[in-house]
Amino acid sequence: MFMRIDHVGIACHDLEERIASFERIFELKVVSREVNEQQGVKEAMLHIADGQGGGSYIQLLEPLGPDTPVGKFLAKRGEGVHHVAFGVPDVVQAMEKIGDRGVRLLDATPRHGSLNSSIAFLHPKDVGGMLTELVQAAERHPESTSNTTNADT
Ligand code: V0V
Ligand code: CO
Repeated sequence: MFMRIDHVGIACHDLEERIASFERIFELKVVSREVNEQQGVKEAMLHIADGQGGGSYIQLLEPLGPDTPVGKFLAKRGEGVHHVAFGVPDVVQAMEKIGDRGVRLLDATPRHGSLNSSIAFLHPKDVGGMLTELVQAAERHPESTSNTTNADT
């Protein structure tokens, strides 16, 4: 079901400060920045490598306010790892399978995620205390796939 770790989400108080420190320490590069009102975050993706079905990244997250998932997490636990996101080929299919196995889905339908992905969260209490995100990455190079033979067509 999982193709790769898409990203690890890190909660921080100051996004620009944390970006600068990760660029300096790990030599990572920011490939996108976005304000996601629905998720209550300002976030940045720092590219690590390309994997099956998409890339893998560190996602830095600054809350838009105290009454948001990341705002509440920071108040309770402080800065650190907030969630782990797994790349899946089909997010709706993964949600159905995992939901049928007794895990609470925090989203009834997929939401908009960074880099135009489709995302859905699983309740941390049902998966060993790890807030888990499912990510279906956007098609990255539509023009280059037009030359590729698709066995299904
Ligand atoms: C809360 N808990 C966590 C947690 N956040 N456990 C592990 N990791 C976390 N990040 C625990 C918390 O300690 C409580 O356990 C319990 O869950 C209930 O937490 P709460 O503080 O009462 O908060 P709630 O219930 O209001 O909300 C928690 C959940 C919420 C996980 C339901 O944060 C949520 O819906 N998250 C999904 C959306 C999200 O996180 N968006 C931001 C990332 P105890 O203390 O009772 O034992 S956006 C993103 O990743 C994007 C855009 C992207 O990738 O593209
Ligand atoms: Co995320």
